[in-house]
Amino acid sequence: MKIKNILSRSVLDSRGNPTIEVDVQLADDSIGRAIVPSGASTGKFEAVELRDNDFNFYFGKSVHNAVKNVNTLISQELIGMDSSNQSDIDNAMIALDGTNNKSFLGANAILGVSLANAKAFALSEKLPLYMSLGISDNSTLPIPMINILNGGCHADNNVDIQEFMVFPIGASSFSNALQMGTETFHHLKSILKKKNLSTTVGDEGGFAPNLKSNEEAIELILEAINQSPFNLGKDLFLALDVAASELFNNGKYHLESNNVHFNSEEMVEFLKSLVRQYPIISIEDGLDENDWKGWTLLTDEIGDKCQIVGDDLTVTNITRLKKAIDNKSMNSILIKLNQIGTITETIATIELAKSNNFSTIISHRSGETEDVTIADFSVAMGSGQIKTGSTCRTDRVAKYNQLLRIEESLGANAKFPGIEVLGNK
Ligand code: 2PG
Ligand code: MG
Repeated sequence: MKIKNILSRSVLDSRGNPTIEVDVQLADDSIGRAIVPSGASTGKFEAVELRDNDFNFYFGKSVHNAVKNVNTLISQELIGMDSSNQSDIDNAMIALDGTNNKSFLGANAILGVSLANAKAFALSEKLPLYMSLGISDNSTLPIPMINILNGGCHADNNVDIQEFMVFPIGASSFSNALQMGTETFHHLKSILKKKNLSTTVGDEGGFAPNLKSNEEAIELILEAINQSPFNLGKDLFLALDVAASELFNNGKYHLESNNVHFNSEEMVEFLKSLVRQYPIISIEDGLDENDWKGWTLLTDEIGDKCQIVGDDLTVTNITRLKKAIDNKSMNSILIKLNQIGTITETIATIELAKSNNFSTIISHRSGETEDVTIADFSVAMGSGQIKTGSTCRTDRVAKYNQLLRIEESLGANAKFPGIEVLGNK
């Protein structure tokens, strides 16, 4: 089925910043629509998100140039191509861009087209996206990492660690996992209220109170789990995204709420002590994106007990993943389509990770939209884990709701993993 037309426009994301939407129309008039998300704690090595930097428009954040690139250069190149061949389409855009970080056309422009094409093709084939994109097993629902307390650059509080997530590893199904996480979220709200702490939420829908330390955040979540009917350390565990690149300055990790400055070894010790004290089974970006030695040390010290997840370190980039494999830096990779810019390259990174026994976690960005592609993508890739925020705010909940629909449509064929899905297992 040939591509007949491509049309892009600027829309808003969940933080009120412009982002790019793309419609790909096929010869049979199937139209796939995709909106590209945007990060805040962005890794230095991510593909380039093209913004106009014209301060008369949205404080420099408008995306008119990316929209124009889709409507002119990319359209001219792709119209008439066969939509069934996703890798040909992605490779044509990579060649047209001609840079190694997609800075000419913009990774946002390229990804919008890549996703919209996949969705148009699925519609044309009358298949749900999770089936048409499926590479092998496409009936495994992911365990959600549910971010119920936000800190770092996703919130205006004093908590340093960016994401405190409940991880319902012991759930029997996706819907059961969602119930566990959501009820814990509501228990946490009542606890915060009782303690006169703020119940306003951060960018990913988790609460964002000011606290005395990062440990206090963990203690509050443990209290919430204890008030629920679910068992800590059996049904529910904890996962963290430290987003440590945001804390790293002049060779030190600055944890303001604990009032400490750590070197790399001390930061590893701090993370080890958290894992000793609390039921934390996954730590993402525990160290800075350039602290390769620290990553190897952390994995060596606790990589058997804990999933060690690279996000800013690896940025869904196959070259950086290869280095992380060689250096034994981690045992799991966070996957964000917009860090690399095409479906084809994302799948190549996932396949390399899997063939090295790394787990893969499909992830949202802190700036999201109503687009739910990552829900389908997580099932299509059989990755078994997803990170898509809290259980409030439509930009987050939309992905969970799509997973509920997929679970329903798979019926008795739906599979749900357990602890074996972790990268350290
Ligand atoms: C992260 C993400 C998503 P951002 O660090 O993992 O939670 O945040 O999109 O701001 O990079
Ligand atoms: Mg992260």
